[in-house]
This record gives sequence, C-alpha cells and structure tokens, in this order.
Amino acid sequence: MYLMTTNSSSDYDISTIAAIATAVGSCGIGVIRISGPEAFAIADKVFKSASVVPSQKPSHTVHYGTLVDTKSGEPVDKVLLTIFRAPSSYTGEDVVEISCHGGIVTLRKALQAVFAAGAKPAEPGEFTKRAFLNGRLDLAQAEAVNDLIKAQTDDAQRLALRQLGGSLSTEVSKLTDVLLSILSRIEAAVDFPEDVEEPDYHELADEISNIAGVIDRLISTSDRGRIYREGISLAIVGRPNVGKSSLLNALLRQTRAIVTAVPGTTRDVIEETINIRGIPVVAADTAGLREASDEVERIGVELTERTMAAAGMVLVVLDASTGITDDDRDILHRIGTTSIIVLNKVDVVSEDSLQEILSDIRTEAIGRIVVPVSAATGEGIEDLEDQIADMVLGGHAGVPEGVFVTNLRHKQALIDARESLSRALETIEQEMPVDFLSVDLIAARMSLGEITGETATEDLIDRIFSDFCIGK
Ligand SMILES: Nc1nc2c(ncn2[C@@H]2O[C@H](COP(=O)(O)OP(=O)(O)OP(=O)(O)O)[C@@H](O)[C@H]2O)c(=O)[nH]1
Ligand SMILES: [Mg+2]
Repeated sequence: MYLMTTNSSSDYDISTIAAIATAVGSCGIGVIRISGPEAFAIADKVFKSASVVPSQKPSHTVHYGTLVDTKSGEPVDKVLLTIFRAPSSYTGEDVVEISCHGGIVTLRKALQAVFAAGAKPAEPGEFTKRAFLNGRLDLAQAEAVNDLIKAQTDDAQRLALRQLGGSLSTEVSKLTDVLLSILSRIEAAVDFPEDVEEPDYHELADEISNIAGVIDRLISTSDRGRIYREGISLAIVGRPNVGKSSLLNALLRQTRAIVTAVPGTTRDVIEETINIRGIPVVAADTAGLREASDEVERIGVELTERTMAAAGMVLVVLDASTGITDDDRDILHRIGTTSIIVLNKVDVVSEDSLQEILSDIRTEAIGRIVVPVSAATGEGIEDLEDQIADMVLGGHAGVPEGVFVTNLRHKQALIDARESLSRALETIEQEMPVDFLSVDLIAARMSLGEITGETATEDLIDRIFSDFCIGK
C-alpha cells in the first residue's frame, strides 16, 4: 500500500451539540439546530405536544408543539420541530431543527432549554465539520459552504455554489484516479518483476503531462477566482476638497460620507463594501493629504497614509476645476502600479481645459490610466468601474463556465502537486528507476488529497472549521 491518508471517518467527540443556526436579531423565524446521538432524547424532553413524541417520528417530518424549559417547566415558544434521522441529515448524525419565532430573547431562552436538556454548545463550524468527518461532503465542499454564507456578490455566490456542487472536487478526483492507476501499474511491476512488464516511460510521460496540463489550467484561474471570493481593498486618496467623499458616494449610489465645500471635511477613514462588476470591493474614503492644521486632521492624514499603503488598489482623485497642483504631483509620484487616476469635476470645465489637464497628468504620470468623471453628475463612473474591474482581473472580467479555484489553500496544493509532477517528468527523462517515479507521484497525490481533505492533517481541518461561524 502506497498511501497513508488520514481516516476521514476518524473518531471525534460524539457529544450532542446545539446552536442557533440563523442570524440573531428580530426576524420571522430563528432555528436551533441539534446534532448527535442524543438529539431525539433531548427533543423529547423540551418539546411538548398532545400527540407527538419526536423520537417516535420518522425522518424528514415536521411537528407543531410547545418548547418548554425543563428546569422551570415554563413554555418558551410555539415551535415547529423537524426530524432528520442519521445518515440523511446535514451532519450525517441524528439532527433536530427547532424553528422558533426569531426574537433575540426567545432564541436565547430556547437554546438554554436545549442545553439544560443535555446538549453542549457547538464550536464554530462544528456541524459542517461533522458533515465532513461523516463523509457528507469533502473539504473543498465544506469550505464552499463558508464561502456561500460569506459571499458578497452574485459572482462570488455562483462560484461558491459551483464548488459546493463538487466542481473542483470532481476535477481533483479525476486527476487522483489517473495518478492512482499509474501508481498501481508501477507497483505491480516492482512487486512482480517476472510477471508484469515495466510500464512504458513514453506513455507514462504523456499521462503525467496531461495531468500537469489540467493542473496548470486550474492554477491559471486562481488569481481571478480569489478576487471574486476575497474581494479587494480600494483606497480613495487625494488632496483636500478634490471630491473623494463625493466619489465614494457616487460609487455607492447613496450618500454615505459627508461632503462639504470646506477642505478637510473627512477626518476618519470611512469604509463601505461595493459590488464592482461582481468583485466585492471594500472602498475607503480618506482624509485629504496635506500639512495638517490641527491634531485631529494630523491623525486623519496618518490614517490615510496607512490605508493607502495597505490597499490592494488606490484611486488618486484630482480636481479638474483647479488643475494639478504641487500637492497632487507629490501624491502621483508616490503611488504604486495598481492605481488609477480619477480626474473629478469634469462637469465644470470646458473641453479645451479638460484636454490640457489630461495632457498635464500624462506627463506627470506616464502610462497611468486616467478616468475623467463627475462625482456630482455620475458621468464617467461606469467607465471607472470597468477600469477597476479590468485592472483587478487583468482584463478578464466575468465568470466563464467551468472550474474556478477561489481559495489560496487550494492554489498552493495545486502548485505543490504540479512541482511533484515536474520532478516525475524529470525522473522519466533521466530514465531513473521506476520506483523513484512513484515517490513523486505519491507526493502529487498527497497534495491533491489536501484539497478534498483525504490527506489533510487534523490541524489543517481544525484551522479551516474554526473560520466558520457558530451554528454552521
Ligand atoms: N462640480 C462638482 N463639484 C464636486 C464634484 N465632486 C465634488 N464636488 C464638490 O467639491 C467639494 C468637496 O467635495 P468632497 O467630496 O467633500 O471632497 P473631499 O475630497 O472628500 O474633501 P475632504 O474630505 O475635505 O478631503 C464639495 O463642495 C462637492 O460638492 C463634481 O464632480 N463636480
Ligand atoms: Mg472627504
């Protein structure tokens, strides 16, 4: 046997866990989820109805009754209780979901009643972790559950749903199957040299190159995929009064930041998430960059500097009504390559002076993208959004069909697998003994297995699920 993999159905704490599975706040309903061997016994204790004993009911049935606190005997809420019998449940264990009215106090009391009846508080992501350990979904799919919950744009949501549906896992499994088939042929030749012929090196090289090609294609989607999943940070900077706050409002299509004719209006960094062509963008409006006139402004300017340094992309705003000044030049000379110059207030200048300012900017900042806009009228804002999306995605906006790698962890595993395959191809080229080859192929298979979780360590698995929210 070549492979040492972690056992995906390895032992875990089989206590019965419970948590609120819905957002806490005033809403129509709120759901308490209970999972584990005692789920039905706990339901029997807390659920009262004239005719229904939950543990006697079949899977996938819903029952109306009263949730009571067993300690005080007091009713907590009128509820609907749903039964899911193992293994046909989210976690693969016995699961009970109790739909209460969605009030903060009601849900807290309901959860307390369930704890009092014997359930333990669930850890973050513990339901999904159990689903993974019980083989209900693989690791990439479990991660997709988290991505789906956190998705900020349609495209991010679509990619997460594809991954949850197994798009990446299927692709990785296909590659793993080919690797395992090559490995078993090598193993047979090594174990039974008299009976089994050594595999043909040319054929093996073709097969391995094919796998490498698919992996290369997957890796090539990862930068874009990650941007849809993680988004980017965008700092809006410039000297005072050029219209930075107006630009944030224009991108948001609502008034969020204070706009006045007084230079130095914005003191703090104001962050908002905007959907730009499907990319979640956290845009930060900042205090105007200048010699600060007081303590508050000085701190604001320092914050701007830090925001600018940390941002994935910078929008430098210039004011067409004043033309470019020495302060503007200072800023233009300091920005990095992932920046766009936004020439604002084009609504108040003539075409001639606009062209003059544009040519000034081009000499000051050679090769930079300049987008003329009016934050006041909205002119040029869509063009600016196109330019932002183009720069972030390297000119490949949009999410085509097919498998996308959205997660840095998956990308790294693919790179590791690819490197092992390169070594395997070298081994073949140098006509080294066949068992050298199997070492590289096993390494590639181990790396691929980390994506689906077959070869993931317990540490890695714990780390992934600790990023989930409680109740998922
Ligand atoms: N005509 C015109 N005026 C604009 C435009 N954008 C902003 N302004 C005006 O310019 C002034 C400054 O706008 P703000 O958005 O507050 O500028 P800011 O860069 O955030 O300024 P500070 O926060 O002080 O650094 C306000 O009077 C705005 O109404 C525009 O596109 N056209
Ligand atoms: Mg401002």
